[in-house]
Amino acid sequence: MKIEAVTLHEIRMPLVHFFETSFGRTYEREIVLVCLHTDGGNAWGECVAGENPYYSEEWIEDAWATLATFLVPAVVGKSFDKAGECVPLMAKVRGHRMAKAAIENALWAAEAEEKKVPLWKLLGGTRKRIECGVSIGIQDTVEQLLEKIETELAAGYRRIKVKVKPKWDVQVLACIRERWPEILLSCDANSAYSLEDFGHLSDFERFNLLMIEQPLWNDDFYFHARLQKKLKTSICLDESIRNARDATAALELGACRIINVKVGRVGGMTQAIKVHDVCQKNNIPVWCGGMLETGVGRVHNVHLSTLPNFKLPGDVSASKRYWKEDIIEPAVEVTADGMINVPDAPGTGFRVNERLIAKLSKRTQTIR
Ligand code: OSB
Ligand code: MG
Repeated sequence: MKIEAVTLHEIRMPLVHFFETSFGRTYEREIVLVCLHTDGGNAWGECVAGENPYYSEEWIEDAWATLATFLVPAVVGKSFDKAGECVPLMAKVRGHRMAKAAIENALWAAEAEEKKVPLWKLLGGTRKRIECGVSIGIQDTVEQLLEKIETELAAGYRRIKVKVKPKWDVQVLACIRERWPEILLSCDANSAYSLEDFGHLSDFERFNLLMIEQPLWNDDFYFHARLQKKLKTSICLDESIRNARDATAALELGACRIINVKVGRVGGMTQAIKVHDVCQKNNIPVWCGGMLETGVGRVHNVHLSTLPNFKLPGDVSASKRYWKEDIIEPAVEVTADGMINVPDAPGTGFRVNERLIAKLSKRTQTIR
C-alpha cells in the first residue's frame, strides 16, 4: 500500500459518564485521529494521548505537532508491503509513542484490508472471542460505585477493576468484597502511592485482588520490585512499560507478575506484539488495557486481544459504556457472558463513520 496523503482530525466527544482516576476527572474526550489516504482507500488510527500530560508526558497538542511536523512527513508518499515497515521510518523521533501508534495501527488496518484477511489473523491472533472486564473510575460516593459494579456484573463483565487513590482505597475495597466476596476484582492506582505507603498497600492483601495495577511511580521498576517481594498479591505494570526491553527489565527485577499491554503506550502493534512475546516466554500473563478510546482505537484493542498470551480479561468493553454514538459501525458490543466476538471479515470488520467524524472535528490538517 502507498500512503498518498494523511489527514489529522481532532474531535471532541462527551463521555456518557465522567471518568476519574488518581490524576483527575474527565467529562469530555478530545481525540486525535489519523486518516491514511492510501491507494486502497482510507485507513484510520487513534492517538490515545490524553487532554493533558497526566497519565503520560504525551498529550494531544504535542501529539498533533509531532505528527504534523515529523511523523507524517516520514511516511507520506512511501509504499509498504507490511505495516511494521513504518516503524524504522519513525524511529528517529524519540518517545511520542502514542502518536507513532496512531500511524502504525492505521497501516495495519490498511494491510489487513489489502490482503483481505481479518486484522486479528494478521497480528497472529489465535482466538475469535475475547474476555471483557471493565475499569470503573472514582465516584462521588461508595454507594454510586457499588451501583455501577452491580450494573456491569449484570451486563456480564468478567472482571471489575476500580480506580484507587489514598483515602479512596481500603474502605472502598472492603465494601466491594463484603457485597461480592467471589468476583474477579483488581485495582489501579495510576502511581498514587510511594515508599511510605508500603504498609498501607499491605492492607490491600486481605481483599484477594487479582492484581494491584501501577501502585508506584510511572517510571519505576526498582521500587515496584521491592514492593512485589513484600506482597502476595500480584503487581501489574501499566505506565512503566514502554517497550519489550522495559518488560524484560521489569520481569528480571521481579517488579510485577502481570503486564497491561496498551498498544498506544508502547508505540504501536509491532512493539505490543513484542511485549506480548516477552511476557509469554516468561510465563507472565498480559491483558489489554484501554484509554477511553473511540471505536477506531477500540477495534485495534479487540483484534490485539486475540493473541494467545492475553490470558486475563482486558479493559476492552462495549462502545455504549463510553459514547452515545460511536464513530464506527457497528458499535463494539459485548455478549451477555462478557465476551466480544471478533469479526472474521477482511480488515477490522468495522466501518468508520467519516461523516460523523467530519461533524465532530474541531480541526483538521492534510499533509501530502
Ligand atoms: O490506567 O488503565 C489506565 C483510562 C485513562 C488513562 C489510564 C487508564 C484508563 C483506564 C480506562 O483504566 C480503561 C478504559 O478504556 O475503559
Ligand atoms: Mg492503568
